[in-house]
Amino acid sequence: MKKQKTASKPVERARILVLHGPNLNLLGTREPEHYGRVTLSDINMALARMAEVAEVDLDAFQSNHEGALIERVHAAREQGVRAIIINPAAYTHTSVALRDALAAVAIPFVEVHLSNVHVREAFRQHSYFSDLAVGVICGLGHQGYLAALEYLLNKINIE
Ligand code: CA2
Repeated sequence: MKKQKTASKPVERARILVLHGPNLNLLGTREPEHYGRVTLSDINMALARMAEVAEVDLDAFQSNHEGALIERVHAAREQGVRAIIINPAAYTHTSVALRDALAAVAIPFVEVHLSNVHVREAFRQHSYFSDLAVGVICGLGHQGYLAALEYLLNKINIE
């Protein structure tokens, strides 16, 4: 008997979104004492390499506009994004709207800060995101993003 060909379904790769808030496009060009010398594009490339090895799709998005970040979070739900890594930058300390967007889509996220916000000005010590986040990483510079991705890749594998 002839063996029937079965159409193989393409394996859908998990998708992770990285969101960078306002002014992070300036990374590596100013204030190296706080934010290091690594550029945003270096960070995105390192994350993309790690995701590729893990066969996960990774999108990165930076904006200086609150509404654009909110709309990217909404789109993430439509796209079936499994997890988000976010450095909300100054919106960390101000944006109820971005917080509400993350709460609404209910996608697990890790909050990352390059600097250790706890040893800086008092206004940086409150975050509108930390109580919703799966975890918070701060003070590890660009390596914080890689640590967040490593954690999420493991989490996706065991779910
Ligand atoms: O430490 C972080 O990652 C922050 O999220 C960075 C924000 C700051 O408002 C938060 O309190 C902590 C600022 C991002 C500004 O990025 C720049 C990068 C280079 C030069 C100037 C600003």
